[in-house]
Amino acid sequence: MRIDVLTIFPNMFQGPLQESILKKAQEKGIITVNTVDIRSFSEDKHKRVDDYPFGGGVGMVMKPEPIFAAWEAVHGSVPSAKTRTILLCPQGEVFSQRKAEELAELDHLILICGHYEGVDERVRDHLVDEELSIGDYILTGGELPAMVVIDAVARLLPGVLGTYSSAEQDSFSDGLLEYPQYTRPREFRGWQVPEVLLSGNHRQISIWRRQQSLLRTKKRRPDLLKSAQLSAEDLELLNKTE
Ligand code: 9D3
Repeated sequence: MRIDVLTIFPNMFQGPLQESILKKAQEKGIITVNTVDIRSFSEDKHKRVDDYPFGGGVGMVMKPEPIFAAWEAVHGSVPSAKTRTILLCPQGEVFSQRKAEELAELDHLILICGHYEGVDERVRDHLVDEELSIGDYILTGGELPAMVVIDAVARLLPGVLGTYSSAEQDSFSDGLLEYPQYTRPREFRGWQVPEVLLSGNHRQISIWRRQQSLLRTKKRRPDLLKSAQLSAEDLELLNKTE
C-alpha cells in the first residue's frame, strides 16, 4: 500500500513512522509512506497556504491551489490502483475499526491534513472522496488523526503483525474489552496475582477471563455490550457477580 500524506507539517510524521511496527512495515515494503509538503506547492510569493475567509469571520482557511497541486503530484503514482482521497477534518465521519478494515483493502491512500479554521470547500467538493474525524475533541490539525489512520490500517495488512497478534485481532471482534492480564512476579508490593491464573486449570481460567471481559465491558462500555453477541453462558457470567 502506498500512502501519500499532504500536510503543512511533514516533520510531524517522522517520529511515529520511524519506530516500531510502522518502521518495520516500511522496511518490509508492505507500506510506503510519502509525506508531501503542501507549502512547497504554493505559487504565492510568500509561500502562503492559507487566507482570510470570504464573508469574514475568525481564523484562516486553507487555500485550494497548493492542495490541488500537491494532490496532482501524487495521484496516479500507483498505476491502476484502488485509490481513495481522504480529508481529515472535524466534520468527517468518525473513524472506526470497520473503516480501518475497509481502507486496508485499497492500494493507495491520499490523506489530506486539515489545519487552521478550515479548508476551502472546493477541496471537499472536487478532490476528496471521504472525510474522516477521529472523535469528538478539538485538535490543532489533521496530522495526528492521519497518523492514527495510518497506524490502524497498517497493522491490518498481511505481514505487518505476527500471526499471534493477527489471531488475537479476531477475538477482539467479539466487541468486548480485554480481561486483566498479569505477569511475574506473583506478588508485587503485596499485591497478588489472582489465584485462578496460577491454578493451571485452563477451563477455569478461560471462564474467569470471559467473565472479567463481560463485567468490565458492562461497567465501562455498556454501549459495546449492547451490540455484542452474548451466549446464554455469558449472560449467566454477567449475573453471578461475586
Ligand atoms: C471553529 C470550529 N472548529 C471546528 C470544530 C474549527 C476547527 C478546529 C480544529 C478546525 C480545525 C481543527 C483542527 N482539527 C482537525 O483538523 C481534525 C480533527 C479534530 O480536531 N478532532 C478529531 N478529528 C480530527 S481530524 C482533523
